[in-house]
Amino acid sequence: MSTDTHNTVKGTGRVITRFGAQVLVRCEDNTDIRCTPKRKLENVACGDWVDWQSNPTGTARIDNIHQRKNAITRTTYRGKPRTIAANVDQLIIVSAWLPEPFWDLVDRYIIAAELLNAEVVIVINKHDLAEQYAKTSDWEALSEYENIDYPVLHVNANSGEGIAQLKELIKGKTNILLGRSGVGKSSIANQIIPKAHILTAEISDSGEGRHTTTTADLYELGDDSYLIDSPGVRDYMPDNLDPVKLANGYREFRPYFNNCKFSNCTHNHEPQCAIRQSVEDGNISKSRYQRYLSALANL
Ligand SMILES: Nc1nc2c(ncn2[C@@H]2O[C@H](COP(=O)(O)OP(=O)(O)OP(=O)(O)O)[C@@H](O)[C@H]2O)c(=O)[nH]1
Ligand SMILES: [Zn+2]
Repeated sequence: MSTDTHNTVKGTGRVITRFGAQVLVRCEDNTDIRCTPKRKLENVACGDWVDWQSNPTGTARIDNIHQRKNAITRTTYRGKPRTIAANVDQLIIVSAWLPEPFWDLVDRYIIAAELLNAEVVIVINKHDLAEQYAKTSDWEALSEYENIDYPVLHVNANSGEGIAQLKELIKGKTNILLGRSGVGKSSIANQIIPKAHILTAEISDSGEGRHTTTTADLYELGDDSYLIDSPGVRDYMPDNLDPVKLANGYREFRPYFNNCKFSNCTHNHEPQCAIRQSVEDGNISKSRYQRYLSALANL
């Protein structure tokens, strides 16, 4: 932060949440400042790094958004793309033994991660219910993810089991929690950041503009680690998916693409498809391939 002769204060910080037209920026000295983006920067989002400046008479203004690594966008009902979160390094994809795991949805989050060039952690919560509810096919699905190098972590958000390992995996990264309702995302978030509740309560009680639950909130965990919790991305599905992007979302397919007879192969009905052959040879999981086909049919 710096002050010049005209009492203009300038600084750099990270957007932690939005309130309507305004955003809250966490500054380098750990203070928060409320800012209004200047014209054309209205799409500033949670997770953005920004330059701001304030003067004694007016509110602080965002003058510059640093170039983004990536952005999670969602098309509004008016058909306009809206940025929900920016600069996300890792998707924490949460499932539980109850409600029962839905691997098609896990695959979809993974596709999103691959398109965003973000890492993945697959979390299975409610480990205490595994014995009662886990099916053989579920254990197989999990080992298939591990076979293609996605880390799988068993967690019990009630007892805290697995939380230390999860904290280790999220270190130094900006993480976002995803998963269907009831799997325990909030319980996990509260284990990681016990003060999260207080922070959201403080923001919504500030009186100046209500904190809406549809926007993302970023929590700073120290050591360059961040956690984003957002109801708006819990059922996130990448926009504008096409067969090429979809197939690229299945990382184990990639080594074989060049061996398909047709360069525009959708790996479905086409003759001499290297992906189908690899499934037959046992080099690609049959279940993952079937989920790919069903996603392809739904494009
Ligand atoms: N048995 C068991 N129950 C858990 C565990 N973790 C969370 N729960 C329970 O699961 C329910 C849902 O947890 P939440 O944390 O609210 O789930 P969520 O994913 O945030 O749900 P939404 O906010 O609807 O998206 C609550 O009743 C929790 O107490 C666990 O490890 N074991
Ligand atoms: Zn093919």
